[in-house]
Amino acid sequence: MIYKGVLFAALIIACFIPDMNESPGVVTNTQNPGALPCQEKDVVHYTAHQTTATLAIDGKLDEAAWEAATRSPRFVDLIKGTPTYLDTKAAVLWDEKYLYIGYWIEEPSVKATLTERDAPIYRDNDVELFIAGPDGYYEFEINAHGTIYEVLFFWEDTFEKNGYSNLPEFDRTHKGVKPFNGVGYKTHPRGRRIGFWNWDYPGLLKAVHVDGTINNDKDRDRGWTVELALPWAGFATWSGGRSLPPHDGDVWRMDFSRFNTHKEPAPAHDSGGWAMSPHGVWDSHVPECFTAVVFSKEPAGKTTK
Ligand SMILES: [Ca+2]
Ligand SMILES: [Ca+2]
Ligand SMILES: [Ca+2]
Repeated sequence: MIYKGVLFAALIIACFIPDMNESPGVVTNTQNPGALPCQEKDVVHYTAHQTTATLAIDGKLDEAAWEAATRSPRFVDLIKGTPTYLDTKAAVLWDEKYLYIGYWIEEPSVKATLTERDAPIYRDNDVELFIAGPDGYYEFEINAHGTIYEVLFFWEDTFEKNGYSNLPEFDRTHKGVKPFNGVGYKTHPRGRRIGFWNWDYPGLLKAVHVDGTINNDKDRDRGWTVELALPWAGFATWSGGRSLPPHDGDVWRMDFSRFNTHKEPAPAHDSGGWAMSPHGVWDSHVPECFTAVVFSKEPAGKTTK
């Protein structure tokens, strides 16, 4: 598979060098290497309510359940936590079988170029989802064509020790399995990771709806929405023995972000990456900075924010 080899090489180069290092706002904590770039007190908390509704995963967030779901705060700049000039929000729902995630993305010019699965989607305008377990985390990206990119990462400090390396699914000699050490923040206290670029989330459902016209600048678009359903069963082999679905009150760390090919000019502090909970660095791969998602069995719409 020459194509896959070339694509993979491109992915690695892209992950380690260009896009994320272009930002002038990269913070490297040289005085205190290993210190986390965000503080626990600044992490956004979000409550995900249970739903009994049937959701059509068609990209349209027009079900009553989405109307009732708590919408997140507007995304802020990934590095500085400053306001962003376009509105981005997310919401999470869940039931016994699935974790559901919706994104509302204001975008006056909806654009997408990449159509091959696992292409470097972060080079288009995209939205991203990271879900952390105690020993690793899942990365998902999607553009307005609905093309996705997925990687599953494990921390090397527990990959062997906790037995993941014994599962055929996580054979580190497979093609598409490579070491990883972050993007703009390479001094994470847990150190290096191993990334499975070959991994696909089992049973993932995803769809996009464009409210406007894609790749046509002759009009002004309203934006796009993303609707995802992840079967809880897909976490079984890597989520560290947590309850699936979660118990009432369980907290999972999940990152919701958006990366743009456009930026608001100065004096705005726009790194081009926006998130629900800021990271302090040009790097999504810091689970300690992910939003704290609290799972509640209380139905959506029963509580006020
Ligand atoms: Ca829908
Ligand atoms: Ca993949
Ligand atoms: Ca358009």
